[in-house]
Amino acid sequence: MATENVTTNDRCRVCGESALWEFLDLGLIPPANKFRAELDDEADPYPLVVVKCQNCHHVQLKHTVDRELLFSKYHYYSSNSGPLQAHFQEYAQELESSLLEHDDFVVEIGSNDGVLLREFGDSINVLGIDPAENVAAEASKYGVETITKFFSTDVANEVRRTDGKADVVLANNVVGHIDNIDELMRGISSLLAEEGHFIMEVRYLPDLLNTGAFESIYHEHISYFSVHSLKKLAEEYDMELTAVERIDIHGGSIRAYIRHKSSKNAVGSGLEFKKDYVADLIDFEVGIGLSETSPYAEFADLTERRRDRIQALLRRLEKSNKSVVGYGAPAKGNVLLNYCGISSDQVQYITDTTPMKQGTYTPGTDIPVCSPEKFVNDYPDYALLLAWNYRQAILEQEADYREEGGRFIIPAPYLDVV
Ligand code: DWN
Ligand code: ZN
Repeated sequence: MATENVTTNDRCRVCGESALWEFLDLGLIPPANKFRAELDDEADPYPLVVVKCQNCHHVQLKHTVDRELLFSKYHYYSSNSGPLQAHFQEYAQELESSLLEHDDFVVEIGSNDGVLLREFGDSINVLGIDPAENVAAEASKYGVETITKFFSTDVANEVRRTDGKADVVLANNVVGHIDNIDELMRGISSLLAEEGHFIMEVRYLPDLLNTGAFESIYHEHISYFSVHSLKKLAEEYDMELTAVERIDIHGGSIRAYIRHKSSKNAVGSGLEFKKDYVADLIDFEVGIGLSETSPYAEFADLTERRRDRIQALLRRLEKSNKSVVGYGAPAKGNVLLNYCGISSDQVQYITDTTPMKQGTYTPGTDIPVCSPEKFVNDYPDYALLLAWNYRQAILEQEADYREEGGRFIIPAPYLDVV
């Protein structure tokens, strides 16, 4: 293990408590998005241990890998997944019809290739913030101006000085990626207009636990939120969680609406019915024992069971000389492949729509990543659906493959062959 790019956190990132309960150790795993141009290139592994704070119950990684190493040159482009693009198109329309007004200023933290911001009409002023220059360059092709820095209070103040306060601050699948939560929240608090909304999408902890989706745990994902923990976090910064909704994206997420406690306006007609879900979901979380130990111990058991079943199936297929390829090379796929110890003997290659991933090798498992044409030109016996969060769309899109006798192995939420 390389030691220079990783630190151990002895205290809870939210409340500072030192009593942290380790409930899952996935071992040494390389950063999940470190696809390599050459097999000789480095993919150093780092510990992947998950802890729960015994005081505020915040679930988080024990270690922090240097963010420059994880995000500066980033292999993930949101627009390369059709269903995700559709999700953000719909989200932009929803925001325009329910919350946004003519000439509003919208800032997105972790704006990636502008997949969301590019969808707003000309009457909305948008600004992205994302540290990955290669990905931000893609956003600029769509006219989405992007500051290529990690979000911080300094960046927030810079934006405020130049463009004024933001009516809406968005953060999709990024709040959980930030080690210094205090810096994030102070920055948002300073940037957000008095009557503005901070809206985030984040993986929902109960969905992760219930599905045993251990592969959603990797070094980029530092915090795992519940409605309870988000509500407390908002309150610490004189903000309030006004509304929340569950969304069926990335294997189960929530969209949470936060604003300054001092806001005077009504939350807005678009949010009225989602207000009650805050209390409802907190009741649900109490009901499943989220502040106790059992859901986490069960998750750790389920993780091992899922690993054993996946390994057994792939060994069986290898023995019977079946061809198996991976479908989609998401970051979570690399955690699954590494934790299950899968090699290129079992999965010959992986197909992915992202040009930057094509021609590379997976970190830790050395499996070549190819373009989807290779799959279409020579259908394998089995396709291991690593991008299982897009199951429905991919099964529809690959109807021909299945008609010709090809079968998909769906590794999550439970192992299935269809
Ligand atoms: O938080 C994060 C989430 C939201 O996105 C990140 N830290 C990184 C990333 O995680 P991921 O890599 O697990 O995300 P996806 O969206 O599940 O990745 C899907 C991958 O599969 C992409 O590389 C595109 C590819 N794909 C494909 O090859 N064919 C996707 C679809 C839908 C397809 O048909
Ligand atoms: Zn804590």
